[in-house]
Amino acid sequence: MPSILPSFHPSVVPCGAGSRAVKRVLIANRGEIACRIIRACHEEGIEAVAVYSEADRQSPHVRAADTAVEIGPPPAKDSYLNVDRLLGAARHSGADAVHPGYGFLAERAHFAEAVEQAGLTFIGPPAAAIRAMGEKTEARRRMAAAGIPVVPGTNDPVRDAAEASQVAREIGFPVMLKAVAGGGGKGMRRVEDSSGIASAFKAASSEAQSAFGDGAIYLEKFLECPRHVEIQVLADRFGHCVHLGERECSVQRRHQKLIEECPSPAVDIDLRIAMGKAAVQAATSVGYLGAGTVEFLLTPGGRFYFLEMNTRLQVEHPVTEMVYGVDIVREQLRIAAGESTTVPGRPMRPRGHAIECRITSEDPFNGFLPATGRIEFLRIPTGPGVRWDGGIETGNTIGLFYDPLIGKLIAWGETRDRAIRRMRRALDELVIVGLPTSQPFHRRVLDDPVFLSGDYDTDYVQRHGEKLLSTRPARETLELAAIAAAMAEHEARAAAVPIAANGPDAAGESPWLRAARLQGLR
Ligand code: MV4
Repeated sequence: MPSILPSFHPSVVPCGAGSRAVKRVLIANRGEIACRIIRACHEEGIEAVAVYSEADRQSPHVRAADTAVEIGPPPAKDSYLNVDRLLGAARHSGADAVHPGYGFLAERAHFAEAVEQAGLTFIGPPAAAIRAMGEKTEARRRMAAAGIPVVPGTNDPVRDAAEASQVAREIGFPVMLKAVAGGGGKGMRRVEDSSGIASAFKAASSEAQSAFGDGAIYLEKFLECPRHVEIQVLADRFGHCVHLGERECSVQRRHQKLIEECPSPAVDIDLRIAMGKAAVQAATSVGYLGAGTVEFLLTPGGRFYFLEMNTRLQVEHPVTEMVYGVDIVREQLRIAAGESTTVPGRPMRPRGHAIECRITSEDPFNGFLPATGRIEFLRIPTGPGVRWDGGIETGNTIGLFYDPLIGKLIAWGETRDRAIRRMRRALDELVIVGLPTSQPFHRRVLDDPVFLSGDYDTDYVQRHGEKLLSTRPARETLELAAIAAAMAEHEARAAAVPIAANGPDAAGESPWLRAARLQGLR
């Protein structure tokens, strides 16, 4: 129980269950987020149980945990998405709580219910809150009723192309068709005028049907050049619901975020207060608990509109943690255990600026094509204001079964400019050998005048990406990578087979050049 409760609090009586045992947490996830959650558990004196697929036996999250349970073959549906296997692992390991991380089952209401029905604590919001926000028209109805600005449009699905056409004329073109069961861009179509609406409706509906098993479509007015700005919220069982300011997530490509910042260059103190209030209202109105994120579209004119709520921990949570000095995963664990959030009721002030680059195994010089292979060498940046949230190490292989995130590089500085300089320095320290990564793309964005100005929107990568990637990396970069590869190879062999790192092999090829060739660099 908290020792001090702010006096404005509606109630000091926890709603729902009081304190719950959270002594051993099963993490129903993998990679960097599993490692991140394990760290928070250990800082709280909580035991961590990892689960892993056959493809992840060598993964760092398995060794970082106190115990680990193999749950099945590599395909996610047979392992990380298999509720029975996960609950079996929880029972077998004596876990009392389950943290879903992000992705996989994190926003599936039926999983939250199954966890609770098994007598375990779900480290996340109630299933009802997940459900309310998962259905986009239901979320729009509830938000509108709670007085939160939603994009003009329909709060119910449209029956057919004819109704879509009529509604679109009322709203005014251009419009956006969206999947009721959607989120993240699937089943979404921009329509310019009435001539395009019938075919767009059919395409969106069938895409939604195959992606979500639900072809229902609704309409919104299309907002031009919006920024994607989201508010972090925390809600506990004592009626505290607080926000931790915004994150700017407009640097994204095909709905995959690449860079996030806190605070947003487009948000001043007044807008933060207004958006924060709306986000807290959104969370409160669905009986939210734990950490969540309310996404908004911010127009060039400074108006904001509710887009959707993510009812989970997000990939980009570290930028908020660094600027607000709050460990969001620790807050999740406290709230799940029936304790209060440590965040004061009065909104906190941001301190400095943080930027996150998602380092993925994708080749920016080849349309961000996902790459597979072995991490031959990994040098992780360190030093003042730098954080690496990773879940992969030298010797691990990256396949196509899971998402391509290698790790997140986060830099903090007193100002946006200091954070940018630090991120450049950190990106220059980062060495990944073995497969192409998004690293060079990030390094170029951090020199781009448009990004530096802060005046960018969700069209940024589409508009400026090609220009940034028009030249291949400099020869020196390739040589540095090749040298690192040779060092890694040398280290691996040193014990068994002494090799002359500066001498040619039997075929007359130097290890540097050979390493570069094996990487496809020459
Ligand atoms: C929009 C929009 C413009 N107008 N809705 C994309 C993902 C999905 N969650 C919502 N998205 C958008 N909805 C209206 N009425 C523009 C986008 C959008 C977008 C939103 C957030 C971040 C990046 C984006 C990239 C392209 C389009």
